Amino acid sequence: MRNRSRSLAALLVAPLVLVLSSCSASELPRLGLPEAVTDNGHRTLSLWQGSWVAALVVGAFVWGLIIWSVIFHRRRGEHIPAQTKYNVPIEILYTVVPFLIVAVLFYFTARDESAITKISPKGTAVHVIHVNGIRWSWQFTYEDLPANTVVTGTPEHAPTLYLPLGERVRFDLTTTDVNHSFWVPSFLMKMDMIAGRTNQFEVTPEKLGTYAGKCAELCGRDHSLMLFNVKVVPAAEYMQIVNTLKGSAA
Ligand SMILES: [Cu+2]
Repeated sequence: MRNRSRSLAALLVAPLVLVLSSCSASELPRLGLPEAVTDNGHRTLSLWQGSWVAALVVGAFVWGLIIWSVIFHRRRGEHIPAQTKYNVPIEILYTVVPFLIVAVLFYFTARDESAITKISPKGTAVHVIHVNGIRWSWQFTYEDLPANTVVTGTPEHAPTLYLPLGERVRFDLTTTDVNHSFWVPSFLMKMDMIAGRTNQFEVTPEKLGTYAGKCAELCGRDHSLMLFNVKVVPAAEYMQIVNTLKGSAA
């Protein structure tokens, strides 16, 4: 009996660990997520795919047990099968295995979350953009420039946020009024803008293009109009473009 429960546990946990630690993101479908356009986005995508694979492995194991019971232990005549209780190895197994599954998922989530929210040490060359949420639009301050260029959008005119391809950008997130949330779906992450504090995260854009951004926190009447665009431009043109924004409204 002990051998059998040990091999059952191994059967369940081994593929989970193997799959989560060795899966290659590019070989799997994105399972509903948009294409990642930043370094951090790939990490989020791998975590998402790994969680799906883990869920499918566990699911297949459970479905297998159900089908096995239905087929091989179905009712045969009037004979009542042997009634057993207090099967300690099985009870330990179904207590320990879910704990292990949660522990594995927790480990990978915590590892990726701390990597994604990591801020470069002081003095490292990064562009800093201060993003401020206002009911109901966005204000981008490019702190690279001596006279910080400020672009303020309106609900009627969504502002554009310019980012340099392949260079590290830090966002300093604040809000003038209520809580908002800075969300660019193609980054595969979002971060809240909390009244009275500054939240930060960094990305390195890896793909040229224009991406949609929006507020992900129900912040009031015109929340749905709180939109912006992100334009990833070649690094050589970035400063030039940002310079031309000086003095423009949005
Ligand atoms: Cu908002």
